[in-house]
Amino acid sequence: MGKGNAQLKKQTLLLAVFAVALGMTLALHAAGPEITVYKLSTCGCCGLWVEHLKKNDFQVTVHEVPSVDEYKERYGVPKELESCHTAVVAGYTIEGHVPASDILRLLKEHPAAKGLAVPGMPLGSPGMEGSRKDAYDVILFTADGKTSVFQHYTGN
Ligand SMILES: [Cu+2]
Repeated sequence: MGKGNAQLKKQTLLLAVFAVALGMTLALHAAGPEITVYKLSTCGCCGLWVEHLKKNDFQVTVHEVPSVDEYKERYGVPKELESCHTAVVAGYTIEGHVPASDILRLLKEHPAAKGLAVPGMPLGSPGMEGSRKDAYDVILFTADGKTSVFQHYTGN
């Protein structure tokens, strides 16, 4: 084996090590769940909620749609739980300003349910931040319309 060949082998090995390290770095950054969001292009608080998800390492695909109503219907959001945007993650429906931590808990506990909702747009929820915080509940709902409180947040 010539000297040049050994040098080439060394370089190839180094490249392989770098490739693995790079792959691991990318994998770490792409570790969050994939979520698809349906929102109006004009919805500012929806955009802020998307930013909240990204900050929590979610991989977000945003669809700006002319009307969110058909998506609420398609993904089974009960009328009384409706909010601004509708999202889908791992087969679950996420309606409104649901905190990322509750979505992660939902995915971990994997309850038999349709999804989570924060009805309306309570002040102080992710994407609705300001000085005032209203108390609100994150509601777990089933496909046949049963609801329960998944998480309660206190106001100020
Ligand atoms: Cu909103």
